[in-house]
Amino acid sequence: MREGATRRGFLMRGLAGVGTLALAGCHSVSQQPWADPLLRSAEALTKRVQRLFAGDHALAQEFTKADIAPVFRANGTLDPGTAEYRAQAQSNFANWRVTVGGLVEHPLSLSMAQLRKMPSRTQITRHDCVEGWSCIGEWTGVQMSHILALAGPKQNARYVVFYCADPMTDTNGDGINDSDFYYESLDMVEATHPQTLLAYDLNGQPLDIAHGAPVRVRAERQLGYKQPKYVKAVALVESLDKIGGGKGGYWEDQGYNWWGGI
Ligand SMILES: Nc1nc2c(c(=O)[nH]1)N[C@H]1C(S)=C(S)[C@@H](COP(=O)(O)O)O[C@H]1N2
Ligand SMILES: [Mo]
Repeated sequence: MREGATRRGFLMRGLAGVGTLALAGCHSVSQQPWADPLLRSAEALTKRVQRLFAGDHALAQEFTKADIAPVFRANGTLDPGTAEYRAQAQSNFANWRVTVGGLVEHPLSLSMAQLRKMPSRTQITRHDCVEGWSCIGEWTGVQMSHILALAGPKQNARYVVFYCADPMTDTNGDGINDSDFYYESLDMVEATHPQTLLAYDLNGQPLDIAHGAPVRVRAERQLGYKQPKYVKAVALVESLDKIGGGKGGYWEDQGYNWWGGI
C-alpha cells in the first residue's frame, strides 16, 4: 500500500472524532500525521519511500464538486502589501509577468493572458497545512510540465525555484514588510508531476489576493508551505545552496523540511 494512502487513512480516522467541528471540505485536524516531527524526521528516507511505493507520478486523490469547501481558508500572507503589488492589483494584473529563467534554453516572460490561453488542467484536491487544517478546493491552471517543456530545461537543471511578490520581514520596524520575499522550490520530479500547476483560478473564479493572485503553485502531493502564492519568477537551478538561506524555501530556512510530501 502506498504510504500516502496509509497516512490519509489515519488522518480520516482522526477526523471522525472531530465530526461536527468541521465545515464541508475544510477541517481543523487534531491529529496531523504529516506534521508529526517523528514521522517527518529523516526526510530523504521519507521521500525515497514515498516515491518507491507511490511511483514518481502517482496522483494525489481528487474529489468531487460536492466535497468543495464553501470557504477556502487562506493562510500566510493575505496581501503582499507593497506599492508595486497594489499597482498590479489595481490594473487587474494586466502587466503581471511570470518569468522563467536560469538553466533553460528559452527564457520566457508570460502574461496572465498568455497563461490563460495555454492548455489547462482543473483538479479538486485537498490542501494540508502543517498548522493543522485541511481544505478542499478546485484549482485550474497550466501544468508546470507544459511551461518547462516550452522553456527547455538544460541537462544540469535539478530544481525549480519560485519567487513570490510578498516580503516576509519588516526591517525598519514601521509595520510594513519590506524584504525577505517568500520563495519555494521543487525538484524536477515534483515540478513535472501532472498535478503541479501554475494555478490562476480557485473554484472557477480568478484567484483573489488572499489566495495568491494572480498566480500560484499547486503541487498536490506536497504540504501547504510548498504551494507558493504571488509567483513572479521561476528559475531552474542546479543547487539551492546560494538561494535565500540555502534550504530551498522561506519556511525551510526557518527549519521546516524541504521535503514536504504528504
Ligand atoms: N507567497 C506565499 N506563498 C505561500 C504562503 C505565504 O505566506 N506566502 N504561505 C504558505 C502556506 S503555509 C500555506 S498553508 C498556503 C496557504 O494558501 P491559501 O492562503 O490559499 O490557503 O500558502 C503557502 N504559500
Ligand atoms: Mo501552511
